[in-house]
Amino acid sequence: MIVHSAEFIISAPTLAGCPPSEWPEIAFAGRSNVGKSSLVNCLLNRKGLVRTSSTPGRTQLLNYFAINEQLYFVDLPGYGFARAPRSVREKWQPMVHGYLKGRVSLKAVVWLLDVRREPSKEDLQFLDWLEESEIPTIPVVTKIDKVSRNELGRCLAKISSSTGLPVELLTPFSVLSRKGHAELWELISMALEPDEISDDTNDDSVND
Ligand SMILES: Nc1nc2c(ncn2[C@@H]2O[C@H](COP(=O)(O)OP(=O)(O)OP(=O)(O)O)[C@@H](O)[C@H]2O)c(=O)[nH]1
Ligand SMILES: [Mg+2]
Repeated sequence: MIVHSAEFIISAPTLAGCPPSEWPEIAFAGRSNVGKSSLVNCLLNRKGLVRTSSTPGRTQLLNYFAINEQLYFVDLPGYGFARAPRSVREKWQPMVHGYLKGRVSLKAVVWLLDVRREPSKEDLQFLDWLEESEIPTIPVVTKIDKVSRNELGRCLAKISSSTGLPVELLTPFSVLSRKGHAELWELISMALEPDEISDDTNDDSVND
């Protein structure tokens, strides 16, 4: 997709505060500091559109960005940040679960894992939850510039065995080298157009 326009729309504290679901949307989730906001900036080719930080817990609301006036990206607050104030941690679950469960225009969740970290208990709980909710999930392994090529293979194998996701479903990504940029856009486009694909299938069955 060619990004002609990308603009910040709103930071919503709850599902009720989200903009009208007039466009399809893709959400970005993962533990705090995994690189969600950086990845969104990278996909949109905008350096400072989404605020990033080396301090975990920077994103605390559902942050909406409009792309080409036809699609929303939603940068979700991260989980697993033990040092976040209790009030923030307590709000996280109802906010994110309420959003994922209730947002009808949500087409897929891009779920990020850090290449150098073994998936945590919280990562696995979140994945379980995505699977139970049957939300299409696009798993991305990020910060791959931090490991050598050999290590990358080992890290991907480890992540695959602890999550149960086949290695070929993991998209390696780096905001520094932009590796994975085209592949991830391709997966996002496919998630946005399942209706078209199933319509084609229906047409074929009619013709048969
Ligand atoms: N080397 C490297 N650093 C990265 C990459 N992606 C993100 N980072 C760094 O990781 C840190 C956290 O990035 P953010 O994008 O703010 O992470 P986040 O997941 O949005 O964090 P929260 O909003 O706190 O949940 C920043 O210092 C980024 O510069 C990457 O691909 N490679
Ligand atoms: Mg963030």
